[in-house]
Amino acid sequence: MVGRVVKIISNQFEVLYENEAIKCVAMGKIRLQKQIVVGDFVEFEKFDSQYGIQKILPRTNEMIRPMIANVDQAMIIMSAVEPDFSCQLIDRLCILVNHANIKPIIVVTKLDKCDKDLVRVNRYIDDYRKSGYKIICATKGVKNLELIELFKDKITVLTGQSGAGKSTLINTYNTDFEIHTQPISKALGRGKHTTRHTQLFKVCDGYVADTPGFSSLDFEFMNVTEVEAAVSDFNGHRDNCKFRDCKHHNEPNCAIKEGVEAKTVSKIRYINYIDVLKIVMNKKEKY
Ligand SMILES: Nc1nc2c(ncn2[C@@H]2O[C@H](COP(=O)(O)OP(=O)(O)O)[C@@H](O)[C@H]2O)c(=O)[nH]1
Ligand SMILES: [Mg+2]
Ligand SMILES: [Zn+2]
Repeated sequence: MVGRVVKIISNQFEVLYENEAIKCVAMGKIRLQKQIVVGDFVEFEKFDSQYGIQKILPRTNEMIRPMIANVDQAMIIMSAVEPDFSCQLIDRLCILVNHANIKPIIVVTKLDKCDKDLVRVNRYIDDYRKSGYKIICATKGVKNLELIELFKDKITVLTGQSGAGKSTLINTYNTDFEIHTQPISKALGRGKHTTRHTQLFKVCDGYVADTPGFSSLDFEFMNVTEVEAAVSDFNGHRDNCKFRDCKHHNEPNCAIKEGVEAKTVSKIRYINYIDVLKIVMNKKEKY
């Protein structure tokens, strides 16, 4: 039998098989190999009175923080206000998500709270849409059909800064339970209610991991080539640069820089890319 691990409590694994959650243990030989993580597809069998996991199937991707495998998509949760909307953070998270071989979806929350900044935030949203990103607006307590459809049959990781509305989003779509949300003042400080362990919540026929997800620290593990490859805005343009390994920085005849001038490549995304490029290049000089 093949099922998917949706919960781990010490050495007991909950495996979803034909809509039923089956409690399993790891069989002897598998414990010596890879660690089983949430999201893993596993082969399991019944032995006497209990079920045992015998094999982990190959993973399509894996995240370290949180420990989770076979993630179908990552939702980058960004609030319009409190904390302020930040293209820089969205673009950094997109680079990390793309690099992990996971599809990014941007979800903008708290537009209802945003009055004087609404025009500015909407301009950014249009810019993402024009650049081919999936970007969805979500309001606390209001269900959005597009999001319901996206959650279906998938494992979704939520990422974004504290206070952006990750727990609120889950609570909006899952009425079975209440996940702890916190007042903004506490969320911004390092409160002790910060989500730490990996757990998947059933949300609209899919599973969602409510965890801090990616962080800028993850750039430690990326090189310049990988950063460039993770900017989806450059797809369809980078092959026209004069140099095959063009970093679109100081090189002449660069199709990306020409695209920014001609407004076929987003200038915002280009600037944010150069910032990350500099972080990664400086890191290299240190060693
Ligand atoms: N007005 C409004 N408030 C929201 C919205 N989404 C989240 N909030 C509030 O923002 C605060 C932080 O939300 P929370 O879900 O705990 O953020 P998390 O740290 O990302 O999990 C809470 O007080 C929520 O009630 C929204 O769409 N509109
Ligand atoms: Mg939360
Ligand atoms: Zn170039």
